[in-house]
Amino acid sequence: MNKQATSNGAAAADAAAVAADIEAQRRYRLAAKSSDPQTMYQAAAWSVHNKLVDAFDKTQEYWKEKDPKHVYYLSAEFLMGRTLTNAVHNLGLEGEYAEALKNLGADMETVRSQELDAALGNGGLGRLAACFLDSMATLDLPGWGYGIRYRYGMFKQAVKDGLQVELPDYWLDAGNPWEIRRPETQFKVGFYGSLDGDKWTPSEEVVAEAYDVPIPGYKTKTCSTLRLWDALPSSELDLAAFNAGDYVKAVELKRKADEITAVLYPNDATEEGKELRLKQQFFFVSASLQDTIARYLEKHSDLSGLAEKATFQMNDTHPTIAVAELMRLLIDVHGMDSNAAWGVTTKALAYTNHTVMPEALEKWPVRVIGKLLPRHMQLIEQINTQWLASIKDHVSAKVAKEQAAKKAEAAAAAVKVAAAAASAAEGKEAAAEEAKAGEEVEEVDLVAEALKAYSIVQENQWNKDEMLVNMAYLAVVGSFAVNGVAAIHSEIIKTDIFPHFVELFPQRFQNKTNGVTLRRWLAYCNPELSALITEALGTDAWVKDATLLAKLKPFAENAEFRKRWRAVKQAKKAELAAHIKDVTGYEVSTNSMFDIHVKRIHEYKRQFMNALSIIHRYSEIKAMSPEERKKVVPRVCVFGGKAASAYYMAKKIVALVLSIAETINNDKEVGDLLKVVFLPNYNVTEAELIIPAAELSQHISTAGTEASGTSNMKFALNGSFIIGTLDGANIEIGENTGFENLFIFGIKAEEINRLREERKDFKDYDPRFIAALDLIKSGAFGRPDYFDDLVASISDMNRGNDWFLLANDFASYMDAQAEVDALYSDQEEWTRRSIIYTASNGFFSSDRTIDQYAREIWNVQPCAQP
Ligand code: 9GP
Repeated sequence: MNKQATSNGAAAADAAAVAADIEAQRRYRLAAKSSDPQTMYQAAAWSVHNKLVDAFDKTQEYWKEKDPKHVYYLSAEFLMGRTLTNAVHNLGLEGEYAEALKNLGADMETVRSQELDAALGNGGLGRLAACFLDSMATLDLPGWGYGIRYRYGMFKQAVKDGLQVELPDYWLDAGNPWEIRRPETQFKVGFYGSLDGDKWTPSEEVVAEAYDVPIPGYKTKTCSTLRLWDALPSSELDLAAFNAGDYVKAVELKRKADEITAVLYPNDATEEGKELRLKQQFFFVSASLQDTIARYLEKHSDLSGLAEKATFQMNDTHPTIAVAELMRLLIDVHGMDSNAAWGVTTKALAYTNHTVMPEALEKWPVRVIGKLLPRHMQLIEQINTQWLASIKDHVSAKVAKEQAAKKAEAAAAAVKVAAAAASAAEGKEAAAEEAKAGEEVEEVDLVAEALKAYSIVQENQWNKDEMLVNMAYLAVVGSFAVNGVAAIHSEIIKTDIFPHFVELFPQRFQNKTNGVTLRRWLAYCNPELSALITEALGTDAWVKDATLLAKLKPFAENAEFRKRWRAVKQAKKAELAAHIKDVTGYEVSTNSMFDIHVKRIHEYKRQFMNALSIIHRYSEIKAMSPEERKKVVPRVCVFGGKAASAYYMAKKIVALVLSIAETINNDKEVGDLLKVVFLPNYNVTEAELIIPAAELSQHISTAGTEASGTSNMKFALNGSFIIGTLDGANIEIGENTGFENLFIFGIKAEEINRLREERKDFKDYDPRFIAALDLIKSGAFGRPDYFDDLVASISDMNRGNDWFLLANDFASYMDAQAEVDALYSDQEEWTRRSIIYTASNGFFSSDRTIDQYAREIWNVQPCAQP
C-alpha cells in the first residue's frame, strides 16, 4: 500500500507540495512559529482537512445532481477515534504526508500521537457506526451519519487509589480540524409547552446547528459526511433580565442549550436525567429529519415519495422517537393526512436492535414524554390505538383458538366428572353449562389481556401506577425492517424480545451480522502484518476485497512464513509492553502469552470470571515446586474497559482487577509466570495498539447475552485466538475459522433459563471457584469489605444469585484455559492456526455487512463519480 514516495519523482513533487501546504497552515491558519508536535499535528490536519473538503464538495454536488436514494444512519454514538492516519491512508497520501513531515523535521508517528480521540460513543455500538460510515463511503453508497456533537463525549477513565475515576474528556480543547461548521444549516427544535387539540406550542426552543465531519472512502473519490448537531440558545442573552440585574436568568437559555450537547448518556437514574436523555434524542432526531426533508424538498414538490429517496436507519432505541417526529413533521408542518403520513413513515424507517439487555431497550415514562413532547405523546397514543385496533381480529382469533383448545380439555374433564356423578345426565348438562358461562365472561377479558403484550404503551411492572412507552415496540411497529446483529442474536430477538410481532409479520425480521473496517482494524493498525499479507498475496486488493484473505491459508503450512508471522506478533507485543510500562509502570515479558480482555466492563461480559481464573492460576503457581513452575506457560493478562459511572458492580470489578494486579505483580515468587495489567481509558487508539499484540482474546459473555461483539472480529483478523462462549458473533467466527481453532466452553443460550431456575447451593460450586472467592474474602488482595457485594453477587442466593452463571461455566472455562496452555507450548502449531484466523475471517469486513444492508434493507445503490 505504501507508495514509494521518495523513489518516485511525481510522489516526491507531491510531497514537496504537501510540505508547502503544511507550512502554509502553520504560518497562516495557526499563526504559529514553533514546530512542536502539537503544532505540526494541527498544521498537517488542517492541510488534510482542505483535501477532504474538496472531495466532500465534489461528492455532494454529484449526489445532488444524480439524486440517488440515500440512507441516513441515526445514532446517538459514533466512536470515531483518531482521524489523521485514517484520512491520509484513505486518500492514498500516506507516503506524501510522511515524507513531507520528515522534510519539515517532524515525524509522522509523533505527530499522529498528538491527536485526541473523538470518543462520541461508549463501545461496540458506536464503533460499529463509525466502521459503517467508512464502508458506506468505500462502497460509494450515498449515506450520511447523523448524531450529536457532544462536547465531552464519553468520560476519560483514570485510576486513583486503586479505583476508577471519571474525568471530563476535553476532546475539543485544541480545536477540531476534522469538522466543518455550517452556520447556514440550522433548525429549531422545541420542547415542553402546551397542546390545544393537536396544535403544539413549545415553551422552550433551541437551535440545532450542523457540523460536518467528512468521511473519505478508501481508494474512491467518494467522501460522505457524519453530520453532528450542536445546540445553540434561540437567543444568546435575555437582555431584559440582564438589565434588571438577573444575570442567572439572562444566560439561562444558553445553559439549557449547552446541557443538551454536553455529555453522552447522562445518568438517567433521576427524573431530570431521564428528561435530558430524551431531550438529546429528540434534539438530534428532529434536526436530522428536518434537514433531510428540507434537502428532499429542494428537488421534489411534495413528501409522498420521501421513502423512495431516503431510509432512516435507527441505531438501537435511542433514535426511535423518530417514528413520532416524522409523523409530526409530515402532518403538522407539511400538511399530510395522518394515514398517508403513516404510510411514508413506515416505509422510510428501519430499526437495528443491538442488545437483549433491558437497560438498552429503553422504556420512557408516559409522564416524561408527555411533559417534554406532548404532541409526540399524543401521536404515540394514536399510533398505539390504531395499531391495537388493526391486530384485534388476529388476537381475538388467537385467543379463541387457545380457548377452544382449553375448552376441549375442560369439556373432557367435565365429562369425566359427570360420569362419576350419581346422575350422569344431570351432571353432564350442569357441567357443560357451567364451563360455557365461565368462558364467555373470560374471553372478553382475555382478548384485552392478550393485547397488552402487543401494546406500545404498557404498565410499569415495578410500579403499577406508571405507564411506559416501550421504544423498541414503537420502533418495530413504525419500521419496515428490524434486524439483529449476529445470527444467534437475530433469532433470540425473535423468540424472546419480539415474539408477538414476529407472529404478525415474520418477513420484517432479518439478520445482518456485524463487521469491522479492515482499513482501520488491520491495514492501518497493523502495518507490519498488512505488509506481510500484501507480499504473500502479491496485492493489497484484500484491503477492499476481504474475501481475498482466504488465499493466505496455504501460507500457514510454510515454516518460513510462520517465522515472519511470529516476528510481526513479537514486534507488536514489544510495542504494547513498552506502553504498559509507560502507563502502569509494570514490566512484562514479551516471552509470555499476551492474553487480552478489553471491552466495556459489565457483569454479563464476565470480566469477574476471568479475574477468578487468574486468582486460581496464581494460587496454583504459589503451590508449585520450582520444577513444576518450569512447565507453566507464562501469561500477561491485560484488561481494559470503562465502567459506566453509575454502575456500582462494574466499578468494583475494575477495582478487583487493579487489586489482584498489585498483589500478583509484586509477588517475586511468581515473577514473569503471571502478570496482570489494567490499562486505563480503553478507547479506539488503545485498541489499535492492543489488538495487534494479542495472542489470546477473551469473549466470555454468558451465552445469549452478547448480541454480537465486534472486537472478536478485530482480534481474529489480527491472528489472535479466541477463548469464548457460544455467544454472539463468536459462533459465526467459529464457523468460518473452524471450531477446532477456538477455545469454546460453557453453557448454551437455550440452557440459561433452566439453569437460572436450578441454581445450585454455593457449597456445590467448583472448589476452585470457591477457593478463589475465599481468597478475595480473606483480604489477600486488600480491601475485603469493599469486595463483599461483588462476591455476594455470585455466591449469595439473596444478593444477585449469580445471574450471569459464572459458577456454571467456571469448570469448563478452566478446561479451555488448560487447552490454551497446551497449544501455546507448540509455537509452530499455534502460529499455523493464528494465520488461519486471519485467512478465515474476511467475512467480518463491514463492507460485506453494509453491502447486505444496502441490498436487503435500504435499497440504496452505489453512486460513484466517474
Ligand atoms: O452489546 C452489543 C454488542 O454485542 C454489539 O457488537 C454492538 C454492535 O452491534 O452493540 C452492542 N450494544 C450496545 O452497546 C447497546 O445496545
